Amino acid sequence: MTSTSASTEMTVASPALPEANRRITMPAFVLDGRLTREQAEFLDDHGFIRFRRFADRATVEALGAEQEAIDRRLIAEGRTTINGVPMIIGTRADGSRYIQRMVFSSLQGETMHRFLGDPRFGAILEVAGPDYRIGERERDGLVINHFRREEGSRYKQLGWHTDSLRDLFYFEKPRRYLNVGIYLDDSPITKGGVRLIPHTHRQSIWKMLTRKWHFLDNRPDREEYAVEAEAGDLTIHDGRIWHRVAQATATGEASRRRVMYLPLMNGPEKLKHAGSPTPLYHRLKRFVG
Ligand SMILES: O=C(O)CCC(=O)C(=O)O
Ligand SMILES: [Fe+2]
Repeated sequence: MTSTSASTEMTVASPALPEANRRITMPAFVLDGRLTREQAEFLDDHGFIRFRRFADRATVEALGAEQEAIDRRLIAEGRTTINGVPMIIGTRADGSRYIQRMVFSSLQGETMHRFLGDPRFGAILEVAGPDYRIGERERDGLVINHFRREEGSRYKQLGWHTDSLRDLFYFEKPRRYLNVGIYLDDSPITKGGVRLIPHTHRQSIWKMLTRKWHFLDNRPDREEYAVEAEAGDLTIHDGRIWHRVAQATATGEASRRRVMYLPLMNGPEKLKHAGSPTPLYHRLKRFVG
């Protein structure tokens, strides 16, 4: 890291590669109206930023409760895809199933839909670029990842990738693509969580494609940093940055890590509906993810 506003700490979770457990520490940024100049520069420079407590406790609880209710309902209805996009479904020890990657979530629940109307998202849309919107019916809509480390989980980790690769699959030039996450659970380093290689958002398209094998490589990297967050925090990472989700060292309930990802879109709207075909990206990902 080159910035003076970020420093690092060490933990001993992976003695084999201790430098892979450096944690990002940064000022306790708060999003209040527009991004300050310091915040915008931090994001530009490092390719990520974290805002503390974007959602208060009551909101996080309401969103989490709704996620659980939607999960139960979709499972009871036997749904495995929404608008043509497949979901990742795990199995608990008692044999019951649960959704580990929920898509178009805000179309399923009023609390989430209303939450996306929070005017503070306007500030983030403004940073994304002119003419950005929250695409509740586009791409995969509001995604909720639910990572767990235990038997029956089908989403314990996610290999190295850049999110901008998706744009190439949609035959669109990678644009400034901000990935905005809102944490529904605390995510200390014991839950694994996001590891990223700072500054790689400034790389060439060639490097973006070839630095690692997309989704296949789960190995720690000497240059990676761990992002820790608490429930209610909002993080933004640049879609071109190399990142992965590490497996938790904790197991079972203590490994539960749910994060909502907002679909920020620009350009012409391409709305999805019940009859939409499965995108090529998801058909290929089945072989690698
Ligand atoms: O779960 C996360 O925080 C990140 C997941 C991710 O990188 C992705 O879904 O592309
Ligand atoms: Fe990602």
